[in-house]
Amino acid sequence: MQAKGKFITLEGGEGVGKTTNLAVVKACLEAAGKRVLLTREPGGTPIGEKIRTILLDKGNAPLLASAELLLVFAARVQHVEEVIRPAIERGEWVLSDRFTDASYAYQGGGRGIDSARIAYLETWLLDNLQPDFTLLLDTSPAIGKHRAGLRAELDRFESEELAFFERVRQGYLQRAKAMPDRFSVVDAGLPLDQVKYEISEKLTAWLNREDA
Ligand code: Z5A
Repeated sequence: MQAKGKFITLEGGEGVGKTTNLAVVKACLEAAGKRVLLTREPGGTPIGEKIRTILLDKGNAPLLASAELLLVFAARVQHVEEVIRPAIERGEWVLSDRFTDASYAYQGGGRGIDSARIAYLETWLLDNLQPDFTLLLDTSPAIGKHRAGLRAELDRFESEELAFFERVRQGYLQRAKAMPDRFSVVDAGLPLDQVKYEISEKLTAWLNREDA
């Protein structure tokens, strides 16, 4: 019987370098002989990508926090059922740029929604699907904002104040502290070569620990 795959996520505030470092994680997994499916949230399916456009559109500034939360979960449930679970069943390793931890950090920490409400959606809609391993790229929001600010135009989230991203950062760090077996925190404020090195070291240590 085909062994099931695993589910790995990359998380962090804006501009921490998730997109840049996804390739490093993918290469590391492939070097360990894994078939990798790369995906992202919000998005990852045709419907999810349409929802992503609504979420990022600066013209949708009046979007309520509760509506934002329901939209990210609408995209997520579609993503889980259409892409993530089938791939894991086929024996593939799913590598996602963000997942539910982002909802706890952004809609919970950032927007102030009670985490019990997010946990309820997680249980109801995802049957508590959790990543097997999460790399949290962490740096000060000022650094992240500066890096993101180098881009042509800021989206609806990127236009938020620094204090919002401070709360997001604390939201992520609290989750990492509460689940030390699943999370590994990487200092994303270091020069890129060092960040890449730290990611490979931490991922390899986890692969060896898991004997995966
Ligand atoms: N969101 C949510 O609210 N709730 C949810 O449940 C989910 C998401 C799933 C879109 O996500 C938004 O959705 C997100 C939260 C919300 N908004 N924000 N903010 P996204 O992941 O697509 O958006 P993002 O966080 O803005 O990701 P990003 O813009 O792609 O940033 P990144 O991937 O972390 O950074 P990057 O593009 O790889 O790097 C940024 C720049 O920094 C780039 O020029 C790099 O070359 C440079 N860089 C990267 N690392 C370094 C180092 N170490 N040194 C120097 N320069 C570096």
